[in-house]
Amino acid sequence: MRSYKALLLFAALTIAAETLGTIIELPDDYNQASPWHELAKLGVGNLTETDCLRTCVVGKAPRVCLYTFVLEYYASMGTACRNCSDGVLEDCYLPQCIPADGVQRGMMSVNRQLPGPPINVCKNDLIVVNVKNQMPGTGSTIHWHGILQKNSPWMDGVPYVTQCPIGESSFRYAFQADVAGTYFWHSHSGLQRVNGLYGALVIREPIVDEPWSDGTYDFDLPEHTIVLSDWMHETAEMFFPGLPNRDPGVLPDAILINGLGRYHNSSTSKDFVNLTFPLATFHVSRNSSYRFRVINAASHPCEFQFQIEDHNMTLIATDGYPIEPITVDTFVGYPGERYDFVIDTSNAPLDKDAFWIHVTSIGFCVRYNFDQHAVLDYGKNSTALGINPSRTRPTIHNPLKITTVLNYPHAMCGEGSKYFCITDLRSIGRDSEAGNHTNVGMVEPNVRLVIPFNFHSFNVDAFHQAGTYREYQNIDLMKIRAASMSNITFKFPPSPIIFKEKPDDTFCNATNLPAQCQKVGNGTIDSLCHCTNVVVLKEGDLVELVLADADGDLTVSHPFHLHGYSFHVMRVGQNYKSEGENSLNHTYFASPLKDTVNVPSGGFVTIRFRADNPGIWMMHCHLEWHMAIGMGMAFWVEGNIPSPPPGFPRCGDFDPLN
Ligand SMILES: *[C@@H]1O[C@H](CO)[C@@H](O)[C@H](O)[C@H]1NC(C)=O
Ligand SMILES: *[C@@H]1O[C@H](CO)[C@@H](O)[C@H](O)[C@H]1NC(C)=O
Ligand SMILES: *[C@@H]1O[C@H](CO)[C@@H](O)[C@H](O)[C@H]1NC(C)=O
Ligand SMILES: *[C@@H]1O[C@H](CO)[C@@H](O)[C@H](O)[C@H]1NC(C)=O
Ligand SMILES: *[C@@H]1O[C@H](CO)[C@@H](O)[C@H](O)[C@H]1NC(C)=O
Ligand SMILES: *[C@@H]1O[C@H](CO)[C@@H](O)[C@H](O)[C@H]1NC(C)=O
Ligand SMILES: *[C@@H]1O[C@H](CO)[C@@H](O)[C@H](O)[C@H]1NC(C)=O
Ligand SMILES: *[C@@H]1O[C@H](CO)[C@@H](O)[C@H](O)[C@H]1NC(C)=O
Ligand SMILES: *[C@@H]1O[C@H](CO)[C@@H](O)[C@H](O)[C@H]1NC(C)=O
Ligand SMILES: *[C@@H]1O[C@H](CO)[C@@H](O)[C@H](O)[C@H]1NC(C)=O
Ligand SMILES: *[C@@H]1O[C@H](CO)[C@@H](O)[C@H](O)[C@H]1NC(C)=O
Ligand SMILES: *[C@@H]1O[C@H](CO)[C@@H](O)[C@H](O)[C@H]1NC(C)=O
Ligand SMILES: [Cu+2]
Repeated sequence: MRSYKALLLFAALTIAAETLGTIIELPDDYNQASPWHELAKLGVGNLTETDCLRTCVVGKAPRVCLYTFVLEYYASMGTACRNCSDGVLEDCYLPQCIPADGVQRGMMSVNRQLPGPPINVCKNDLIVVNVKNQMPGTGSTIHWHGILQKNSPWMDGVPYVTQCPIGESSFRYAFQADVAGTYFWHSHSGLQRVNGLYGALVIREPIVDEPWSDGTYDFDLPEHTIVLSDWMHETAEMFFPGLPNRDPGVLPDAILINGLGRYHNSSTSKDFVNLTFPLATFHVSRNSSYRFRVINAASHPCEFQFQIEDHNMTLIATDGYPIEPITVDTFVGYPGERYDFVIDTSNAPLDKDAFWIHVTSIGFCVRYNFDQHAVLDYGKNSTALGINPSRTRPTIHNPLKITTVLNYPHAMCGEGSKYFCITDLRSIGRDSEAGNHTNVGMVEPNVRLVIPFNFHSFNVDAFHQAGTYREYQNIDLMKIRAASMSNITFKFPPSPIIFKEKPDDTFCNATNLPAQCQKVGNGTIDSLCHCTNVVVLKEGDLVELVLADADGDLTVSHPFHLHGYSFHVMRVGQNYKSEGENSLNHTYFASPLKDTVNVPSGGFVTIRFRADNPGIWMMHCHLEWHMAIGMGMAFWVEGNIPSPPPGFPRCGDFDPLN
């Protein structure tokens, strides 16, 4: 039943697509370890796009999936939107119009879309993205969040770690779609993600290869991908390093759902746009089940609570990795996380044809009352615009009810039937191609690192001395701070780490601090070490990390992301000081696999992974502002790190005296 319907729908899509573009299949003998050698042979040079959106079928050849991303300075509610601001709804859907939340602003865009173009491919396809940077004076890189980059560590898109920033030039990324699941892409440079540089990346596989029992869902449609983001009304750089008199500090103005929303001015309590302004609308029919994929692309410490009026959601995967299905009516996603869920449309009330999707910002941002709406539409006209459900919009003060919830901030794991936390999830169908997960949860790790992270405040007089120029953030008033991991503020080196033959003294770590850093606690601005924190791992190490919030501020929680791996979440604790130092004394078999996990404020998370992917991999807080002030570090996983492709661009400091 499921496969039949899914095939039918996908078949329609495939036929439409295949008549439009070029199909390039990968030859059987293509060299997975160095795909760029094959690209020229495959004739992709003069193409900008190929067709890859299709039903994924067992035995069909993988394809080359080619995309062109043009990065620009652009505007929401700009000239492309014509009379959208005057309530002419059709104009809001004109090509190149980015309505966002109805407010005009300067932004950054990929192909004049928000979110940027989605990538939808089948497992084993070769994803090739030609990034053309047309933002004058601004370098950029694109990171493929959750993609393991086995054999292609220089395609990870981290500036000064795996490549040089792309100037006003182009850079062609090429990497294997190796593990099916829901991912996304975003700029990894500066504050560009919060300015608009992000989009979906979904890898599908033949339905018979999926681990859930047959009938778990009928449809898995590309238009049911949901990208959540936070949105400011000015470019983020305006608030970096900070504006002391800005109240209430650096915060978003709105939440966007697939780039759309309606701005509600919380200072005046007025809606900026009226009910004709577009909202993201998802079309379904009764008596079926649909898979949705939710991506949290946000940048601020405002985790999102996700609900659908009159619908339960059966969560089936997180961060791309399948879990035993678990049914809730509410879940919380932190920046960088993804959740896939299934809704059953045979239980929906018959007296309504449209339902509200309600996203509420909770945690640190709860006091600022951000929420946003989208529409789940059961109507017969799947192209109808401007659908508003009949029920009054749920709001923060008139919310949908919570009966069972996953990932709620500060919920104790196993607290009862209402709250589920990440460690209550059980992974299924572990994919051997996702890395070597043999016994990861069962045997003693041979490397165990406790990594406290923190903010450090500086004294204003000591900080602003002539001739000193340390990076910092000024959150509000006279508060100046930097962030750290293991008391080290991460500093990007002048030239990508991946070019080094081996780790050397230009790097540092907790056991190897440079001389000027050894006076920790001295009270001057140098007492916090500012250097390139690189921890060396051996290929095959079984690594246990305890990420511990050492900060006294108990309002902000920090979602950490590890590049190059998926990890097992072994333990989530609320209080590092009282429980964090106890080591794990039990084993887990089916601990959930993720690449991004939230560390509760004041708490800690214990994760494990086997270091089987040689390369240089960042681990950092996924709040963009925290990464920008140094809440990050890198792992150098030794082994056979493939050398960069010939002609790979280089950069670095220049001084003719050296
Ligand atoms: C690409 O260029 C080559 C050589 O100029 C040509 O043979 C080929 O047909 C072109 N392919 C497409 C799809 O235009
Ligand atoms: C759009 O706005 C322009 C200028 O205000 C006006 O002349 C034009 O009639 C409007 N078009 C529509 C379709 O409303
Ligand atoms: C929201 O209201 C405040 C206070 O009146 C005002 O300064 C601000 O410009 C408004 N924002 C927008 C986008 O209209
Ligand atoms: C609301 O929509 C009407 C048209 O239906 C339009 O004339 C009006 O300008 C809109 N108001 C706002 C604030 O967008
Ligand atoms: C859904 O199923 C019910 C029960 O089988 C049936 O009465 C109803 O007509 C169906 N609705 C649609 C739209 O197919
Ligand atoms: C959601 O699940 C709960 C618990 O199983 C159930 O009581 C409720 O009726 C369900 N709601 C809907 C709309 O299906
Ligand atoms: C569906 O909606 C579109 C857009 O509002 C409209 O142009 C079209 O006429 C509608 N089709 C039907 C069959 O109602
Ligand atoms: C995975 O790791 C285990 C433990 O180190 C090892 O015994 C096994 O051979 C590895 N499997 C593969 C496929 O590399
Ligand atoms: C980090 O710095 C703080 C404050 O300077 C100090 O109290 C703490 O001992 C340091 N921690 C480590 C692991 O060095
Ligand atoms: C702290 O370090 C600075 C810079 O090395 C030094 O000048 C100063 O005397 C030190 N202060 C104390 C109290 O040790
Ligand atoms: C710390 O850094 C040094 C120099 O890069 C390196 O040799 C050493 O292995 C690192 N230590 C750890 C524990 O990673
Ligand atoms: C280890 O497990 C035992 C039994 O489950 C428990 O009582 C004890 O508190 C645990 N110890 C630690 C350090 O977690
Ligand atoms: Cu953080």
